[in-house]
Amino acid sequence: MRFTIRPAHPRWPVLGCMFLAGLVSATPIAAADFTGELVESRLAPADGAGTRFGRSNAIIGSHAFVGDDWQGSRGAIYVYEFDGNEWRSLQKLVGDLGESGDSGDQLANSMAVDGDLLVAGAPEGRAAYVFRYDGAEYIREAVLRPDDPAAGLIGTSVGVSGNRIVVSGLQRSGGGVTYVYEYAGGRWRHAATLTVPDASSVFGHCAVQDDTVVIGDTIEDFVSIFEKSVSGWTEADRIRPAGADPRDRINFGLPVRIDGDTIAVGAVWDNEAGSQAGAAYVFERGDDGWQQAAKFTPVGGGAQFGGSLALESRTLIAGAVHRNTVFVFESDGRNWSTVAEVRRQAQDVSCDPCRYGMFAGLSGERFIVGEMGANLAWIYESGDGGWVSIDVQPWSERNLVDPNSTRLVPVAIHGSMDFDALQCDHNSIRLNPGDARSRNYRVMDANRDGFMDLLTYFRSRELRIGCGESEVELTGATHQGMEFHGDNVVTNRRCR
Ligand SMILES: [Ca+2]
Ligand SMILES: [Ca+2]
Repeated sequence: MRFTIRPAHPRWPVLGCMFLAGLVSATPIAAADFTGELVESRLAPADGAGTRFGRSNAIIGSHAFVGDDWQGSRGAIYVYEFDGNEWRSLQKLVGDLGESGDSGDQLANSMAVDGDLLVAGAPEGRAAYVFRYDGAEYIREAVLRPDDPAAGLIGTSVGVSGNRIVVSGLQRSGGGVTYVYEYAGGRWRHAATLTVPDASSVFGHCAVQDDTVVIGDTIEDFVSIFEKSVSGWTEADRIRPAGADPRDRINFGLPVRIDGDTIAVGAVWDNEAGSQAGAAYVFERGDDGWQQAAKFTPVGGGAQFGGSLALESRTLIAGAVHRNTVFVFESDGRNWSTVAEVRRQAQDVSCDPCRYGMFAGLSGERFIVGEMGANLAWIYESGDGGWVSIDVQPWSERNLVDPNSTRLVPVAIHGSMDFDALQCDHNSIRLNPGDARSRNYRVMDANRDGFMDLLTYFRSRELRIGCGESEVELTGATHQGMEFHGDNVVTNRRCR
């Protein structure tokens, strides 16, 4: 089911935002617009087998991935595909059992996507799995397993960019490492092992883009930036949080994300806005190297904001898992600002803790949010493109509806210069609240503006409207798969 939500207005400002003068801007890319209405889709495990469904997730184009790393101890990835109308289950990928046969690899503890590649960490298997989309489904291409006797857990963090994969290696003793793999000649090869002399055992929360690898160290609270040059991989820069008390350990570096000339870093124990309120830091690459461009921090302690981040084209998604909320931030190329606050929606599912927003992914006009405590994941996309004008009872201003009546309620979907109402797929049209299905339709120019309208009819008993004025929302799709929605206000005539 897909329906539209109106994100709450952001209630807190950007703190510690620094103006970036002389920033070298990358090629302008149209940022996703999440400022208005969002269309929400719910994902659940198709086979009902979820144990920690939502532990990891990712989205790219019309494919979405949700990990369940505890399922049968082997772990699983559920793959979904958007068919133009809704998200359908495409495939389920499963991890291996270990050599002993009684415990599995815990596939999908972490996840990353790029192009046709899906990479997922399997810490108990001390490995990262690589899957490649062949045009029909995702095929397991490799299991990357570093030959490192000092390694403890491997793959709690993974990244992928083009033909390069990074995999964290958290050491049992000594400093953590990040393994770099490269694809050439039809196979994946170990290309480098990245570390620094002062790395702690958890140095290794990683992300990659092209020839840049970023690695967070949440004990020492820094992020290393490695660049590949002709002489090999070297630590080219290092970033630390400005605006945090250096005496605090704030868990800076989990997670880390890079996109273009932007790096985002989470710090769930940041104390600036209250004890363990958390923060998301944004760094931009300018003439003088990487500089902190913004710090987002919610009002109120205990939110543990910033534990999940997704970054693409100057749009940042960040979760506050103890608030069951995710926030959307955007940059116009100079300044970052908060554009949306999305809260957990599933009123029909009880969970405590729900862990909504613990993980997030972003691709173009869509983002995905996991809700591990409820075995759910959610996909949001901008709904503004499909906004249409509708009118309940088009010949009446009053829109009185009797929920006990057997009569049908007419709703006009207005055609316009931008919207051909005749292209509506009648079977897809729903009216909320109540998810009422359109029972009948006819074509006419209901508002006499010269554009033909679709007049649809709903059973008033299927609408769940309370007393007073209620907003009803119509959703649907065209035969071409474009979604649209519109709203109008009705009054319950029984309550007058
Ligand atoms: Ca009306
Ligand atoms: Ca009309």
